[in-house]
Parts: sequence; C-alpha cells; structure tokens
Amino acid sequence: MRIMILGGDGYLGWPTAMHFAARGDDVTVIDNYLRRQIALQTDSEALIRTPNLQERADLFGASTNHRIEVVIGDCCDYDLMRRVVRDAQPEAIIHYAEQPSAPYSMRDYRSAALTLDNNLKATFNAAWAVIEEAPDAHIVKLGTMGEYGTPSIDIEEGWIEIEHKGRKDTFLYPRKAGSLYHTTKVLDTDLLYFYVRTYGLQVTDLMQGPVYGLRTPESDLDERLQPNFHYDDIFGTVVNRFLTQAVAGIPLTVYGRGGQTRGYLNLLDTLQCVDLAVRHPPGAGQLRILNQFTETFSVNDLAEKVRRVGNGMGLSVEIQTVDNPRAEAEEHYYNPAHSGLKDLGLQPHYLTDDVMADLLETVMRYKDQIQPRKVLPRVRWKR
Ligand code: USQ
Repeated sequence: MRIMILGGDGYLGWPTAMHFAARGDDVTVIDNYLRRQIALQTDSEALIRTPNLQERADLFGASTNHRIEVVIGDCCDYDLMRRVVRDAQPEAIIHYAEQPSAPYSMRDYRSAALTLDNNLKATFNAAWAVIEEAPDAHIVKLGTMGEYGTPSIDIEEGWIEIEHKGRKDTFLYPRKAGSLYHTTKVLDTDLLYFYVRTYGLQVTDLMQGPVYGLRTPESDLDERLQPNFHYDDIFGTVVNRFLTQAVAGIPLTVYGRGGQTRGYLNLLDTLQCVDLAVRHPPGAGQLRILNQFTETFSVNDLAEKVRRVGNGMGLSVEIQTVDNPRAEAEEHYYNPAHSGLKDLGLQPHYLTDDVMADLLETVMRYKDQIQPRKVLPRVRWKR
C-alpha cells in the first residue's frame, strides 16, 4: 500500500514508518522536528540520542533494502501538505503530527497556543489535502483515551445512544479532557467528524492510552534505529518514567493518591493496531472510533509492579508520593470498552513480569545517560 505518516520522527511515528516499510509498503514520512525542538528548549531530550530522520531512513535502507521517503516540513504548511499528498497519492495517511505532551500544553500561554495551533491546523490540513488531492485516502488519526476523561459511567467505543423525551439518536460519547493537549484531540475528532459528514471522508480515530516500550523488531536491527524514549516530565509517559527511575535509583514519582487508572499498551501493540486499522478501512463517509489499549492499571498498581520486578532483579526501587501537579481525579471509576481492535485481530502483548524485566534490562544499558534533574514535574496545572 501507499502509506503516508505525518509526524514520522516521533516516538510512535518512526517505529510505524519502519513497520510498514519492512512489510513492503511504500512509505513517505513528513516531520518538522517540532518535538526535538521542544525537547531541546525544555531540557527534555530522550534517553537515547537518535540520528535525524533522513539519517535513520538511510540506516534503515542500508540494513533492509526498504526505502522510506523523507520530507522535512511542517504539516501546518498547507501548500506543502497538498503537494506531498498529490505526489504520493497515499491510500492511508497515519496522522501523528501533533504536539503530544499534556504537561507542555499546560506550561504557559506560548506552549498552549503552539499546541492548539499546531494540532488543529495539522488535522485541518490533512483533511483538506485529502479532500483536494486524494479523496479516497483513509485518514488514521491518533486520538487519545484522555478525550473521554474519567466519567463515572462506562466509557463506550466512541459513540453513545441517547434517549431523550421519547426519541433516540447516536452521538459522539461525551468528552471531558483533562489538559489542553487532550482537548485538542477532542476538537480534532469533531473537525474530522464534520468532514466525514459533509465530504464523505473515511476516518479511523484511534483513542490510544499511554504507550510504553522501546523495542520493535525493526529497531532491534541497529541501535541507531531505536524510538525516542523519553523519561522526562514533559514527554515521558508514566511507565517509561517509572522504568527509568527504577534503574537510576530515583523513588517512583506517584502523583497524588495514585488511584488514577488508564488503559495502557505496548509500543508493539500500537504498531499492530495502526496496521489493523490501515488494512481494514471503514469505507467512505464513515468515522470509526476504536479504543486503543490492552489493559488498565492504576498508577499505584504500576508502581508496585515496577518495584516488585525491579527488586527481584537486584535494583533498589522505592515509591514516593509527589504532590500532584495535574488537576485530575485521583480515585475514580474506569471501565472503558475496547473490543473493536480485538475484533479486527489484535493479539495483545501484556505487561507481564517478563516483559517488565526485559524493559528494565534494556533501560539499564543506558543507565549512565539518565539525568535525574529531568525527572521531577516542573509544570503545574493549577495557577
Ligand atoms: N503520572 C504519575 N507519575 C508520573 C507521571 C504520570 O503518577 O511520574 C500519572 C499522571 O498523573 C496520569 C497518568 O500517570 O494520571 C498517566 O500520565 P502519562 O504522563 O503517562 O499520560 P498523559 O499525560 O495522559 O499522556 C500520555 C501521552 C499522550 C497520550 C496519553 C494517553 O503523552 O500523548 O495521548 O498518554 S491517555 O493518558 O489515555 O490520555
């Protein structure tokens, strides 16, 4: 297939590019290095230094003979987006080109404005490039489970039927995001749904939970092909942060009471889910929403698991309670549906003790590069 990846330099974008290229698909990636720039400006660089996108594509090509076409540019530049879509004629566009950090979006006016402008403009431009240049293309958009928030009723897979005064209709499931970043994803969904209804676009919106992990079959080919593994307070997701803290001997930073529950997935399963979505398009005029995670944990469960497995490996892992920098429920009901991707064929990789031990062992190889000053939260939601 002809696949285009927006945000191809990111934690998920780069492994996705290698995954599809290794399967023999024709892959074009676009990226403007926004995440790298923010990381540099906020002292949040990834644990493992990675070559730039063109160098990674060259290295991958030399190891596998599979070519990844690289375009360095900004998805907010409509002329560029339109030209690239016209030239590549993608059958699927996988859209990761967003500022992905909740803490960064809550940092100050400029960070909030950048997040809002970048995320909505990139989505708007992707929709218009498809409308004008590749109307049959399937947009596979990375949304987030955080769009739903933590309501005290079961979370459905995208939609809810509401009966009101004796009549019924189906609507997007109500959303209650907990950061500006998560709110931009809510707005993305509305924007895409509007163009699905009016211009008949076909869109899959993947409501993904926090991802963990740092190895894929392709990144194992060469150390320089690894994903950008973040453990800092800006880009690091909680599992990756706890793994790194355990290795560095820093007490695990549980925010508040630690009852916050989320749906997690291994990086390997992000690749599987995106692949399944791409290979099973929903059809013109359809917005398909899939909840993308494999299992749920509270932050306390997670910290306990890292401590148990880490200590079993001879590490000395402690847990500390950190005053919660976020405005979020610390104890709540959480029961989200997630059958859609399993129905498409997802074979989950769960966070077993063996998987946890393998992740810890991998992070141990980079122990000397861990910079403890990047760990404690620097951004507070409340002002
Ligand atoms: N948390 C801690 N300690 C930490 C870091 C986080 O207790 O050191 C807690 C947070 O307060 C939160 C939970 O762990 O309750 C998850 O935090 P996270 O930083 O792993 O995830 P989040 O900020 O929500 O964002 C991440 C990705 C984002 C993606 C989202 C999926 O950065 O791109 O959309 O996960 S979800 O969380 O389901 O919305």
